[in-house]
Amino acid sequence: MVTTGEQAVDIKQTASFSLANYLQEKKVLVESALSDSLAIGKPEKIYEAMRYSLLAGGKRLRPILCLATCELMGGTISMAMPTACALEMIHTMSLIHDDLPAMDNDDYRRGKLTNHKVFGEDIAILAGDGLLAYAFEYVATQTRNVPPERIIDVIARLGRTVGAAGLVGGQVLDLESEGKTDINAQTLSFIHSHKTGALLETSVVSGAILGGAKAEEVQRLSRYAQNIGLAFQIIDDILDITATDEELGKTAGKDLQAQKATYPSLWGIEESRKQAQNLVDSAIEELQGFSDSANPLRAIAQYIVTRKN
Ligand code: GRG
Repeated sequence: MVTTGEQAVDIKQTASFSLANYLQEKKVLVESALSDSLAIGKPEKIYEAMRYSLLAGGKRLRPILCLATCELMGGTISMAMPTACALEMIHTMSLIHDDLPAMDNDDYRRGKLTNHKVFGEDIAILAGDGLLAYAFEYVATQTRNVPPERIIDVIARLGRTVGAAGLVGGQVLDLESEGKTDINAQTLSFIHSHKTGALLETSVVSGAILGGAKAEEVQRLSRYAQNIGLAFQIIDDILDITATDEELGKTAGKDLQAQKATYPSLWGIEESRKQAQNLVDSAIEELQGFSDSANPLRAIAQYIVTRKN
């Protein structure tokens, strides 16, 4: 077990590559870029609400995946950083809205009071809206040394990812499924590939596109991301049962309370863990043919099943 800042990372290390060091180094860069990305303007309250959640910590997995795939394709950190920040802005806004009383209704997120508990529901909704709009502005205006057609491709993919074909659609089906006892694995997979998987996939793919990936590389990385996305959600469902409020930084046991269908409720905890590991193995197989430069992606896939929060 290695402690990197707020997160405990239980991972296998190779002599040549330490995921704990890698995550820590990238996290420092992302935190600094996020802090610089959004200054306090007027009216101050909305900027404070946006910064409150954007800078509240978290694993920063989506920006780190974006940076990793850009570097894998021979690009630089600076080419991908505006998109990496935008991905975290979008992820953060989805958490703010997810925590609202009309949705999952939680008082804590990332170990802090949720946005609406501090600023009120009206401002929390607007802080989410502000972050979502700013994410697109930020990619369009801040990306340097990348051909414009790649930037347009990334912006289009971000749009598809947040809309009804992605997060919004997944969230709607999730809300509609609450309290129903006949949810099958296919429906669960639809919910999570949209609600959770889509943004992880776009994180992986957008970094690769910015770095100059060919179509075949984009396809392979998409399949890697779809597999880790589903594994990520299975582990999320397990942690909701097995982890404490302190470990999660939010209220544990919410799925059971809201009578949500989850992977452990369908398959049991042990089988769910096995399925998550199988998905991670498949994700890593998709990376065959990439050199050691793909080691961060291999290690991140393994980390997804061993993570504790
Ligand atoms: C996108 C327009 C728009 C609206 C939002 C509320 C909503 C629609 C969608 C819900 C999306 C959601 C909250 C999915 C859950 C994803 C998930 C597993 C979050 C936890 O991610 P971690 O563990 O969290 O990476 P940290 O805090 O580490 O970043």
